[in-house]
Parts: sequence; C-alpha cells; structure tokens
Amino acid sequence: MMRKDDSVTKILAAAGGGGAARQATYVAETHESDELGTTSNKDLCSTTRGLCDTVIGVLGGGQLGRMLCEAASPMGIRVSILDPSQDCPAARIAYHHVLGSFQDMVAVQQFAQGCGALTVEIEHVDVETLEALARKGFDVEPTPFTIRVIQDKYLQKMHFKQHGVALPDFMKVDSLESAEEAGRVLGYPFMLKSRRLAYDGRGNSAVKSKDELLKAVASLGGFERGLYVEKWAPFVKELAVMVARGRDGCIKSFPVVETTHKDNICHTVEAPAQIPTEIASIAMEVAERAVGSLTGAGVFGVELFLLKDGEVLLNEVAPRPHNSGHYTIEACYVSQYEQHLRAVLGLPLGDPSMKVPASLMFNLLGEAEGDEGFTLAHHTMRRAMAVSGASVHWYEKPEIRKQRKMGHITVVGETIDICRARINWIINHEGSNSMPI
Ligand code: ADP
Ligand code: AIR
Repeated sequence: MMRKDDSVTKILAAAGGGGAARQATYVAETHESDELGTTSNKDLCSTTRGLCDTVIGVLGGGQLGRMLCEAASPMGIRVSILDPSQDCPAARIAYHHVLGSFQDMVAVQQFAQGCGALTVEIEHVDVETLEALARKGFDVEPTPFTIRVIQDKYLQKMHFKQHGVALPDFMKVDSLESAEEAGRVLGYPFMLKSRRLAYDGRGNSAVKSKDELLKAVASLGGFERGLYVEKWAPFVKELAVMVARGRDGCIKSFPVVETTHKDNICHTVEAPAQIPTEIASIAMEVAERAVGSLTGAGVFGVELFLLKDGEVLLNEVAPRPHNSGHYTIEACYVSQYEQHLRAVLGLPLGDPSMKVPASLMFNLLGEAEGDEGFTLAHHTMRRAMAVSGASVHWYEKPEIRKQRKMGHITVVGETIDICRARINWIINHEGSNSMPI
C-alpha cells in the first residue's frame, strides 16, 4: 500500500492510463467478507423495491452531504453519512448517520460495511483505507486515485501539468530560502498555499513582498504543514464548471458560471457566466480536459481563472459537488447533487442545462460569532423569503463562526440584472422597502 509520504512522481505514476472512465461494475452486491471486515451488502441493504437498493455511503456530513441527502429522497435513494459531529448538517435527514471520523481507518472500514458504494463530500478523508477497500473490489466513486491526487493541492497541480492542463506556475517550498527563491522566480505578489486540509480559503495567504513571507508562513501553520507557492493569476473573472461523468464514461457538463470571492471565500455565483460563447467553450474545454485526466464517476467542481487575453487557467478541481454548483438545485433540469448520485449508482445522467434564464447564488457566511451571527443571518433569510424567485438553504450548523458557510440563497429570474437587483435588496438590510420585481 502506498504511504502518504510517497514521492509525487510515484503517486502520479500509479495513475496508469489515467483519463479513461471505468465501465460500470456493480460490485456492491458481490463482495464477501475479508480481512478488512467488509461483509456482503446483500444482508445489509434490505430491499425497498426502489429504483436502486444500493445504500450510498458519503464520507462527510456537511452541507454538501446534506444536499446529497435532499436530492436522494425523491428518488427513494438511501444515503448514509459518516461524520464525527452529532449535529452535522446532514445528520437530521440522512438515511443513516454513523458517528465517526472520515479520517479514521477503523471508522471508514466499519462504515463501508453498511454501504454498497462510497463517495465523498469532502476530499480530506483517509484515502489509504479507500484504496484498500477498492483493491478488495469495493465500489468507491470517484476512484481513490482521484481523491488522493486532489487532496494534496501540490500533487494535484503536478498531475494537471503532466496532463497538459494550463495553470499558474507553482513551486514547492519547505524553507525560507526556497520561499524566497519562489519569490524571485514567480514574482510578487504570489499565493502561498497549504498542500493539505485546505478549503473555503482557510489555507491561502497572499504574499505581497519578501517582508511578508514569515508572517504568511506562520499564518498557515509553518513549513512543516506542507506548503507551496502559486504564481499570482491576474484574472479578470473567475469561472467554474461542474462536470459530471457517468460510470460508462459519458460526460455531461453544467453551464459555465462566474464566481466572485471575498477573502478567498466564494461569495456569489452567477449562472450563466456573462461571457462570450467562445470563452465559455474554452472554459468548458479546459474543465473537461482536467476531469478527463481523473478517474471514476461523479460530479467534479472545476474552478478556473479567465485572463485578460482570453486564456483560461485551471485553479483547482474538487472530486464532489461544489459551492459553485448550488445554483443547479433551482436553475437546472437536474441538480449537481442528483447528478452525483446518478453517476455513482450508474443511473442515466440527467440534463444539466438551465431551465431558467438566469440565477444568482449568494453564500450566507457567518458575519459574527454566536447569537448576533444567527440573528443577522435569519434577518437576511426572512428578507429573501419575501422575494420572488428566491430560495433559502440553511445548513443547520450548530455553531456560527465568522466567514463560515452557514447557508445560501439562490435567486432565479428573467435576466441576470433582475437576479442582482433581488439579491441586492435581500442583503441590503438598511435598504429601501420597495422590493424589486
Ligand atoms: P480554496 O480551496 O480554499 O477554495 P483556492 O485555492 O481555490 O482555495 O483559492 C480561493 C480563491 O483565492 C480563488 O478563488 C481566488 O480568488 C484566490 N486565488 C487562489 N489562487 C490564486 C492565484 N494563484 N492567483 C490569484 N488568486 C488566487
Ligand atoms: N466542503 C467540503 N469541501 C469544501 C467545502 N466547503 C463542505 C462539506 C464539508 C463542510 O463544507 O460539506 O462537510 C465543512 O464545513 P465546516 O464549516 O464545518 O468546516
């Protein structure tokens, strides 16, 4: 079994001919008890005569897991979650909530026993256990290889570079000297990033000059945490595409959207992106090329930078539903969550195109700690409820923290300007009372 500290080259070499999606193999009903303690799912998945008797096990029970459970319900699909928090967002609506850490070998092994297929809603999971399960024939989607490559951002960049996907230059840094060397080679400002366990902007620090280096390194937990540097991408817009791949290799992509970020955290998502069709085609091509280099079924969130000259660079890929795809719940014929479940189960993929002309998603981030934060968020949600085309999603996280993703609001409308006017009215607490159309 490969260890976490294996060299990048060795890990990437293990990809084999990465890129080809695998044929559907329904191993869920066939695997037998082994040294991992994996037992036959025949006994564990009692039949409901539903669309599919396979219980999908999701590692993680945050908001993405919660929305997977919501999407599963109308189809009679059962989603179990593994999460250490009793009160995690998916806990109340999952078919089954197993309390335990998705980073713990024993917890993941035991959880797998009650599932016919495993997937993730966060990539920071114990991938070695997933690899061991997959070797025994257990169904993990997307593949553990994909999850391993993606969970280490430096490894991810190496992978995409090797597969000819355009992305900002980057360098591994493990000492002040190497970070200064990165500054000389890539120039300032640059983005210092944590290789692992980084999401929602929690592993990035922009460095404007050599003088800021030490502070930035300390803010990310020191070099021993595992850091790398990315050249600054002078983007004019940030774009994203949700790409779905079925078990038969069939690709269906959702429209290109525009994302805006504040303090490295996603703030809004406009769909479709207000860009020329040629740029949308380039973005789609980059996104599908990136996903094509990975293996396994599911939806993949692809984040992109659009440069002034029309070039599109890859930022990163998530092997799961993504914040930039929340809008699909109200705006597309099939949501990213339903599509992910369909893909994992080998069901036909749905139509990802938009059923409304425009939509705008706004993240409800914690504005303050404790009661004050909840009061502010609830006020915003109440305003949203009075607005035509607005849908509120509250994740029921037990604790609010500044900048934590607590919920989101999606507004749909005839034009993007109407959506913007509606969102502006919702978030402008002190604003006029004349509601937009
Ligand atoms: P996370 O995984 O935490 O979302 P990302 O690495 O995707 O973090 O970065 C979050 C945001 O930070 C991006 O959407 C972008 O706004 C900014 N960012 C990241 N990398 C760069 C870069 N190389 N150049 C400029 N801005 C960047
Ligand atoms: N998530 C996973 N990767 C990026 C994000 N945002 C989602 C998942 C995860 C949750 O955020 O749903 O479980 C964790 O959010 P928090 O606020 O508890 O850290």
